[in-house]
Amino acid sequence: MKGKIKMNLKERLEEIKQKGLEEIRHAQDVKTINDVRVNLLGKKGSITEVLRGMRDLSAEERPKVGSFANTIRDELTQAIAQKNEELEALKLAKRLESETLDVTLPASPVATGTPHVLVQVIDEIEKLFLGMGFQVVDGPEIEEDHYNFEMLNLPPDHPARDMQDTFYITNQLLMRTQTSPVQARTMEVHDFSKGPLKMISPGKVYRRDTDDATHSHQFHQVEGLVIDKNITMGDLKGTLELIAKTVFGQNREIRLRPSYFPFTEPSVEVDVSCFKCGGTGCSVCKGTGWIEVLGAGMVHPNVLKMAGVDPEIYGGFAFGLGPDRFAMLKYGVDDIREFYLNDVRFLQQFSQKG
Ligand code: FA5
Repeated sequence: MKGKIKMNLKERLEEIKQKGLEEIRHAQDVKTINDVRVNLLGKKGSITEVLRGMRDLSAEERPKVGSFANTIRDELTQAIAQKNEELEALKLAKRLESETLDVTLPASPVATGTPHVLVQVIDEIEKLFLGMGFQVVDGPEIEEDHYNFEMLNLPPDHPARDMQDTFYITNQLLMRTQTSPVQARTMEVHDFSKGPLKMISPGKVYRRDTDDATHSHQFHQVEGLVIDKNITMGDLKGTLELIAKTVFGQNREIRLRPSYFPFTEPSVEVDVSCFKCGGTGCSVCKGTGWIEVLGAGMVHPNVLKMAGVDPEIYGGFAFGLGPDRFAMLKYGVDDIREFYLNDVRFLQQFSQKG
């Protein structure tokens, strides 16, 4: 009886082995091979089940059958491991093939930004003045009435306040209408014993202007100020011509026109010939043939006095130019509002990339 059991177990083991090897051979993927392993060698697997039957064997037979079972288990384990390795290698090869990178393909272009055209114009002006030893000064956009008007010779109720329609925040606080308050702030703190004051101040300004082709309610200005002994109107004229020639080129026509600002005396305005009509008159220049780009003049003695500077010793010139108008003229943009629409197609035209 016991010999029969031994015979059956050995046969059964042999049968499991053959069937197992067959299944291993046919396995197509890692998951199948893992199922085969569990079915053969797992806790509830067929080999384990057979080994449980060894209880009924004689003490003499048990080690022999046990050793035979172990050999079969080792063989199957090894066959599974080998197949598993092959399938993993195959899987990797397939993945590598599907994920192959062609490094010779042209790369997709990366969209990079470029400084806004108004920033470019302001940078160009800054560079020009830094080269002449000017300092670049910043000032607050929310400004006190005191600096925006009073320190510039515009006391409350002065009629010239109407020249710049103002966004007031409180009675004393406003959105600055011009960069000129930075003049007053800088003059107040400058130590003239250390040398002349030469500054520019670029920034945003705000006015309750009705938007049209050449006016925006928010625009930019670059203020300029030089205070020293013996500064003349000739120095102002030379500086203005230098700015115009640098930004617009040698051939653009400019004209100086007498004007009025409460903080300069005498005062001038500078016009550049219209880029659109070349001077014959059109809708952009409102039929005049010229576009006004800046105001300037010799600093009024009252302004010097209020900032604590002695007008008997010192004097100088100031100007306030409009980079928005400069950019229009330089690039032939016929509507100032284009600068504020943030249309990438428009802005890309001024890309600085080669
Ligand atoms: C002033 O603002 C004076 N502070 C300029 C100045 C400074 C004169 C120092 C004397 C001494 P005005 O309001 O003209 O001046 O403006 C100066 C420039 O800003 C104009 O020539 C124009 O180029 C620009 N500008 C004025 N209003 C607008 C607007 N609504 N939109 C776009 N640009 C404007």
